[in-house]
Amino acid sequence: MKKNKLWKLLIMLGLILSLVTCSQKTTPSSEEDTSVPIPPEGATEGEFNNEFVQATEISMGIFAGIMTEDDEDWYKFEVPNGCVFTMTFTPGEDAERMNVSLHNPDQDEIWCEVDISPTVTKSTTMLMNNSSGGTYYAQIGGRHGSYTIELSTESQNDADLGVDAGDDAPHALEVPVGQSFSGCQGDYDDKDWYKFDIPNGCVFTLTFTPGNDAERMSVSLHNPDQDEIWGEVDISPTVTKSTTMLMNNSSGGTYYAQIGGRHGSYTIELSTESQNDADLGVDAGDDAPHALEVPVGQSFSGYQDNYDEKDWYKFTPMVGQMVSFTSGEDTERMSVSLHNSDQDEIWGEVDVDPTVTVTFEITEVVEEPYYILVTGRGGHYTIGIE
Ligand SMILES: [Ca+2]
Ligand SMILES: [Ca+2]
Ligand SMILES: [Ca+2]
Ligand SMILES: [Ca+2]
Repeated sequence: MKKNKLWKLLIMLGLILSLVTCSQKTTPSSEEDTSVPIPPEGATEGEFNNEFVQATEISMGIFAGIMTEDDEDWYKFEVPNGCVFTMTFTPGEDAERMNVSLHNPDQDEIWCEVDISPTVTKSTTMLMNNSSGGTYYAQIGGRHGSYTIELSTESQNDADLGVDAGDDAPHALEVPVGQSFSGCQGDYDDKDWYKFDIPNGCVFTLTFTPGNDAERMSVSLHNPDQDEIWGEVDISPTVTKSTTMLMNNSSGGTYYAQIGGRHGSYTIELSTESQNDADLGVDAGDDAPHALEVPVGQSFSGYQDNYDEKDWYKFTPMVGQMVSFTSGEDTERMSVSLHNSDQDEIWGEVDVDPTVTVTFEITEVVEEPYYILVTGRGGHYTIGIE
């Protein structure tokens, strides 16, 4: 019997011990429990955050609080760089006219709403650039009652790439040409830079349209040295601006677009197509060694502008051939010249007025091929070798 009692006692002791260790495991220690700020001795309120320096740290999500009479609640939270940050504030049903304000890391007030009625929601959305993130503050004031604060962030999604297009050229967001994409910009995000490769010898077009929600936006195109080569400012919502650039055979490379101005969403389209000089789907080369070979006995058209300042053609000359050049309506100060196989000029006309035709008859041929060079300020033209 004594042995039996001893065993029972030992089993009981074991059970009690295991219960004690289990309950110790499931009870959080006081160190882990930081959800409720501990007021100092003598404090009469539930929270101790009546001043900026005492702000209660909260994170993204929903936070519920209570204001007593003559109370003020400060919160602080981290906002990441380059995101879209939204803060929403709603006084509870039991509340009386509350105020909310948002403060930047320098403690400057950047948004506020006053005398908010119970259950009325007020919110603000801020676009962050790549350095404007940091510790932000919310201040709740006014009368008393319960309230909720909701903090959320989402990534910017410029060009559908889930990020903000960088705020300067070195941080430009790389995008492909041949498609359109959208982005948004405003608040701390005051610039969106994109970079893209434009092939040599093509016709490049950039089209920019601010969205319905936009306010006076600007767009500019920059060459590989980041110098501005085209720009438009104060563009109204839904108004489309575009530029077309003709590339020569060495002017291709990495170009940049910069979006600025006030704020809003926008759409950009970047497209390239081949030049089609003499219907051959290419640009007539910019020097004699890269001259485009054309057949004789017919006429053809060509086009030059911007970076494409020279179009060289070569053909097989014959005595009695008439070479004609007609500048198009859109041309400015076009010049044409005929060169022999040594590239010496044997005929030339400068500053041919729009729609004027000039001709030259070939009366002797020493050596093939001959070359035709077209230069000028740009435009379409027609050449005949008949
Ligand atoms: Ca952006
Ligand atoms: Ca940006
Ligand atoms: Ca051309
Ligand atoms: Ca050319």
